[in-house]
Amino acid sequence: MTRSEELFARAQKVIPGGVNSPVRAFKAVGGTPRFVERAEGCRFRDADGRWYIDYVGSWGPMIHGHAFPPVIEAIHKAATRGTSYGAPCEGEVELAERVIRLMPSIEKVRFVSSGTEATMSALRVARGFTGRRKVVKFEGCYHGHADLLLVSAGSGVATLGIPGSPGVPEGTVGDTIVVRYNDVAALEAVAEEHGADLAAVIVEPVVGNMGCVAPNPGYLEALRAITARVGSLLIFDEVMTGFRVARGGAQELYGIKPDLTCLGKIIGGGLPVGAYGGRADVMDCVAPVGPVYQAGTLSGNPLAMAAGCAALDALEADGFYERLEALSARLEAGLRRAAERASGPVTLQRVGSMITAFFGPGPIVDWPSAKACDTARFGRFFNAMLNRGIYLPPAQFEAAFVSIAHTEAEIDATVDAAAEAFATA
Ligand code: HOZ
Repeated sequence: MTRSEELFARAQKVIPGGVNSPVRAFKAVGGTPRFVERAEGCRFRDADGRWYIDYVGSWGPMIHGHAFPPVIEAIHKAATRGTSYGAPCEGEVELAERVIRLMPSIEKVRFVSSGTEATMSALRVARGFTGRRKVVKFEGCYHGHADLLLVSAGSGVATLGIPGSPGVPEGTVGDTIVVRYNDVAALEAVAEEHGADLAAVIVEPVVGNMGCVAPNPGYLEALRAITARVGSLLIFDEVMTGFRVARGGAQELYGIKPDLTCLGKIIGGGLPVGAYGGRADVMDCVAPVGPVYQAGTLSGNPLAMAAGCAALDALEADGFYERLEALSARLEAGLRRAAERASGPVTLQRVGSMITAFFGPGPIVDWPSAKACDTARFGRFFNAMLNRGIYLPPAQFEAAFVSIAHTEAEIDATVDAAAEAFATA
């Protein structure tokens, strides 16, 4: 028995499924999850002493690689001054100023402790601001596990084939309208029927949670135009894409200004953090300025704020995104060559440093086309890569992340492993 197997057996006795977040359990790919003992740069070592090149990167936050010295130093320093105050501190102002500078659509921002809290709160604010009930989400997009958004969701919900979750009352999702992603006509139809009661449209501008799916040309522009026309708010869930697909997120990459933006992952340098922000008139609905209530004991805690500032500061380095793009393009090109050895169609999709190999014919533009992929082939590929020391997201409906800590040598080693692994799938 390996040490990971031992730990997994122990974990399953005390933690549901042995994990604190479902996709980690390897249910979709088979085998035993690797228990991580330490991580540095683009690699981690499991409990059995084996090193892996990591393309999960904590599901996105580790854009600088693991144990990035400036972030670790900032956390150390902050920790010596106390770990949580439940009272305002300078770090909150520092991080808010950085976020607003990097994402000009955000005029005011509120920090929370997770992406789930960010999306849930943004929608409450949207409903409070507009006085309307209905919200649109897109099939296959995942915005965390808040009740009102847990319908036709991507990520683990899609991976485990859960259509909607028991425990979410019908009434809670009764005002959530699900629309196909990348389908302008479908949203037009909803706007026609429910426009006057539509509080918000929330979208992952580049979807990471059905695998990496880019918006069709003009799609985000159409979302902007339709929401503006019916007077509802456009919310970009940039928990994954924020500070990743460009310094200013997907909104910078595609040149769209949402009313509200949800953030997480990179913004906390790997510590638990989320944020929502946007137009000042909308954000001023939040208590204590306005009546929409939202609060949190650990919100804006000094450790996460310090880690977030250090992580964002390092993104300002000259050539950061050019280097990340070059590494990611090298990986994509190598995987494309390697995929020629696969037994069936493989569709590689990438936006910046988010990438997915879909085991099916492309293009993958929405949930029906993603769902049609062959998850058994993905599972074989995943395990063949794992056996060769490459750690990918353990599910077809997730994006892999390249970090600035990956080097050409590691990318090339990944491509060599993939050439063998594709041949098994
Ligand atoms: N929902 C995450 C992937 N999109 C997984 C989170 C985790 O397991 O840490």
